[in-house]
Amino acid sequence: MSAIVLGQGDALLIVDLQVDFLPGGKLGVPHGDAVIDPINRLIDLYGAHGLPVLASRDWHPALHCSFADQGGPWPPHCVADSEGAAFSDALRLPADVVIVSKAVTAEVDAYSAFNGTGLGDDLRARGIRRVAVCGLATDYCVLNTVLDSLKEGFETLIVAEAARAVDVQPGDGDRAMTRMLMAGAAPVRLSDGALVADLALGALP
Ligand code: VGL
Ligand code: ZN
Repeated sequence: MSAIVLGQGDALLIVDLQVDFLPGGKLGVPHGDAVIDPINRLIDLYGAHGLPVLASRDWHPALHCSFADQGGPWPPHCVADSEGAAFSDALRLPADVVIVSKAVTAEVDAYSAFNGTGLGDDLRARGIRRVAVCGLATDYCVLNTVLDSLKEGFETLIVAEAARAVDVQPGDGDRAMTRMLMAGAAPVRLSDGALVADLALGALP
């Protein structure tokens, strides 16, 4: 186990911590609320270093193609400006959080926070080289965000304890984690308020 030294070039990216993805929401992720505590600690950690915190949000029009009534796989969720699309108010987002809205047009779905948002250019413009990803859901938006982050050339940390899966099929979350690690993401966890590389999780099966 080795501590990660955070500094200039690091950023925290919180994926879709929205009311509809929490238990009781329109597309509630089982135990999704368990990520709030660790994410708040990550916010504190990055904030203490003066490092940027970004938060993506699913921000769909009312007749979005991913909704079942439009032939898509999901119940309607995260309709722009609805209560369900709001960030959880248990999340201590900093005043200067950078909000990234995705899947904002009816015809296109986007699981990745990089898809159609300009996030890669935004991060590069800020001098970011390493991104820590957490949030919901491990097997959809977190997975695709991490894979795109790696493709865009960012060193990418995945904080497993601060992510949860939908698990439409049992094991989807575990398989998503394996895919992220195989693609080059580094598993990390919080230990005494610091980020440490989680070598046990990183070992190949
Ligand atoms: C997500 C399903 C549909 C996610 C978004 O944030 O993981 N999942 N839309
Ligand atoms: Zn969605």
